Amino acid sequence: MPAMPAVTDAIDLRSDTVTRPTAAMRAAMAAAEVGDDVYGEDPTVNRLQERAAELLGKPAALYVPSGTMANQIALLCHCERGDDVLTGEGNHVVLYESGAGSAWAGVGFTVLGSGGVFNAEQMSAAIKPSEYHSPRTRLVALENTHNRGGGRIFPQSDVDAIAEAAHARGLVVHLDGARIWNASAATGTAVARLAAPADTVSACFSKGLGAPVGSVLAGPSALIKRAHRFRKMLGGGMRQAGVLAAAALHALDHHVARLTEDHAHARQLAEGLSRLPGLVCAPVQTNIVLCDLPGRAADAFQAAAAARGVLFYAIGPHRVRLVTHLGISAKDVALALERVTAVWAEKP
Ligand code: TLP
Repeated sequence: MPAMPAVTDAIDLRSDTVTRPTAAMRAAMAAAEVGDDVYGEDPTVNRLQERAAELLGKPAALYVPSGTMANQIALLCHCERGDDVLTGEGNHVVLYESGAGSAWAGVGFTVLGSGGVFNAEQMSAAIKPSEYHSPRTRLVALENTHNRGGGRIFPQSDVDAIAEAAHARGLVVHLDGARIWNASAATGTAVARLAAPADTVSACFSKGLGAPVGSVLAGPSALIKRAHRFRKMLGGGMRQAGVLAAAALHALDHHVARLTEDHAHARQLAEGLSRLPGLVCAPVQTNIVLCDLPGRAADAFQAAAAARGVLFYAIGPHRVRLVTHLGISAKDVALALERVTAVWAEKP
């Protein structure tokens, strides 16, 4: 996604990745006890990994620089070159990781369903016959919440049924839980329960939780040991990473319960945008708002709004995405709506 010109008092709804660490988070980072994490000697990273594993309900977890690296390490751990991965439409691992899945793990993808979700029947029907012509279907990759699906929550009954059917056919399941915290906040379901059917789960601290950097991959201990090697191979071995892990620990303590505020702000935003004639917003489940503007160019709308100090992205010819986060208050949403309403009223 391209960089945008700076507007001094811009309201930045491009992503929940744009948050800056709070003063309290910076203080926690400054005070972090550190060691060399490539040797496994950083006490703060070790504490974060133990806490994340427990929260996600898996035996072990590995701290990695990004959600992309967590997903890519999962592919490397689970798959062999030539394997096929079943995923939902628009999954991050297919669309937004710069082709890494085919470049590093050497896998292909079969895309199922629409809006990021699919069911066990669709999954079972997509498993390739096990003879020598076809790639081996190896992994099912789910995403919850689903980014391009508009922060959509993957129905838990489908996750459970997909994993059961996948395991029965000898497949493994990876859950991209970059925003699993949002799914948990919105449904009141514990993160560990959401992740339970998956063999591995990735989760980000640098999105709604507001840390500057970092994600984890959680799963069985032997797999996480191999993941440690892959992290080093990919250049993700960080040394005194405790200063970053401290931000994630701070986020787990202080920024999880407040996610429901982001969801309320997203609903407020969608309600206001839906009042603009000809603009249609999808139902909001978490912190992402998708709006369709049939007949109007999304990139021109994005540019005009940016010039007025409201930043968001066009994610299709007639679709825009707006994301709420801890840097956005109800007042910011009201001001953004005021500005966007003025832009909308202008002739395109
Ligand atoms: N998503 C970013 C962009 O890359 C599109 C965003 O602004 O939403 N899984 C999911 C579901 C994600 O949405 C993202 C980031 C990632 C993985 C990757 O995380 P990072 O950016 O830490 O590599």
